[in-house]
Amino acid sequence: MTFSLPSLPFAPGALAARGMCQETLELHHGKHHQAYVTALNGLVDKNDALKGKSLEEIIRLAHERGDLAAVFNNAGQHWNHSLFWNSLTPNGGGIPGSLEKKLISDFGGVEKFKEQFKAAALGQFGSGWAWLVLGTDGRLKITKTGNAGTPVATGEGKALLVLDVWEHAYYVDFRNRRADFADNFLAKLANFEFAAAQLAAA
Ligand code: MN3
Repeated sequence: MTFSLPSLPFAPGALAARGMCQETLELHHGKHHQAYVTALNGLVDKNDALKGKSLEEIIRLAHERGDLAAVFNNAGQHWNHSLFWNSLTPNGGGIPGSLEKKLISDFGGVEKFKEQFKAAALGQFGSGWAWLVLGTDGRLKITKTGNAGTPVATGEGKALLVLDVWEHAYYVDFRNRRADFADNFLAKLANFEFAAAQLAAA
């Protein structure tokens, strides 16, 4: 299987008024994400054990395999970024009633959810990701992963929404202020409609 860069679900300039400029998206999607896809295809092409496998199968197979670290990193980054683009929207921040009810029941309130999500985004030392996951026990939870780590690898649940906290995600718009980037995501960019749809389909 040859993997390809998914199109952004919005125009590259569509988030500029919401705190993520066109330059950020052109670099992040067109350069960073494309580089992971290109590297992954090169690695799969050289390894018969990976050919014909789905992206999720490759991630699980390469997880915690020192000899497949580059495969894991590029496959994980391809999967995580593909979810990240769907986690953003020009009309973000609004939480549909179905998801709001679940956030209240599992976190004790929407603000508590936001506090925990922001804490995960800030608490991830170095590069990584903050996640809203539907756990295998049916409850929502917040997790964080380093580098290319992904819930796909661990089977801990279904990822509903993700924030990229690698510096390349926010440096153009927010310089070193990751906290402001996380606040802005939750208030103006997070696609909670998408998360609610993922929850309904789970
Ligand atoms: Mn990134």
